Amino acid sequence: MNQALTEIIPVLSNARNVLIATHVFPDADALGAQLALGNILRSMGKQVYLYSEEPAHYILEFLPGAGKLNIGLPPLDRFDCGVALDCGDDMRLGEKREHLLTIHPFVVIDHHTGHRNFGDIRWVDQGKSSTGEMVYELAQGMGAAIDYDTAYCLYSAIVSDTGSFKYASTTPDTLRIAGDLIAKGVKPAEISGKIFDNFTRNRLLLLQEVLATLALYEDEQLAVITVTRQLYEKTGTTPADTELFINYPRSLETVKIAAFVKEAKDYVGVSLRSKGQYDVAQVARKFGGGGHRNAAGFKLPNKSIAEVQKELLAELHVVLELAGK
Ligand SMILES: [Mn+2]
Repeated sequence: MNQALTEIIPVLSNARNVLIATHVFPDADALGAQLALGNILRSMGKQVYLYSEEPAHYILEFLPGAGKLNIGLPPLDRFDCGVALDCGDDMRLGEKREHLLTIHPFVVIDHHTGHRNFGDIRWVDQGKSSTGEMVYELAQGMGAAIDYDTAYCLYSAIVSDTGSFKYASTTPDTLRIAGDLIAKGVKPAEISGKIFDNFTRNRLLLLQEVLATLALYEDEQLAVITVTRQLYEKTGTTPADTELFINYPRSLETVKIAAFVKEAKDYVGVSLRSKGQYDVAQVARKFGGGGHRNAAGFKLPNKSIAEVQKELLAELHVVLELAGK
């Protein structure tokens, strides 16, 4: 068994009152892993507090237990262990990160490339498809049973973070674990429907508007889509409705790197996706962000969309030149 995992198992086994956090604006991997670990620790007789800054977004409400997140922080002295799941760095814990990190021991479980160490005990493995996969292995290591709801959350985490087992991060272990979760009664078609075929009418209208912004560069190897605050207003949507939109420019046969430029109130955010050896995590880090080789992002405050696009195109040009020749 992995060395870090052997350190974490006794810590969690001995803890009695555990706070579990994940990153702000959680995706299905983050929230699925959080809910699953909560169930697993409760089944071992522990008190669990599932910390979140805000309620789960409606797109993730289908996850069993998503409606029962604990919003905000209680007095922290009651916790004898904290856990951060799927957080590439402590900033991702959100506004209360400094408070959260006063809990000791603080356990970190993550799979992001470019992970920046924080907490007391870390299990960081960039070879894992998802934090859901890691929580499954943790449950196995602790000898904890995985019930149907937990299997449902873990399968959702894994299928989401692997883009339906399509990304390079999908390993034989990923598929073996997914198979075991299906054997526990999880229905792949049901979960795929919830994660990938979950559009509201307004969200589809937003997609239509965003796809109309598609711009291609570098012999159609680079695709950029853009969303403005005005488009959210026009379609009655929010930033959370853009989840997975970046897969559309990425799906173009010639595209090596796809970028999604998102205007927010105080900053411009950029999500990057790439195929194969094209490393977008290094680009994101240059702009103060992070992520995996094939999926990364960053935010720039006080810049216009045009300025961000110009700087981004220059950096991505370099990546395409270096990797492609
Ligand atoms: Mn993840």
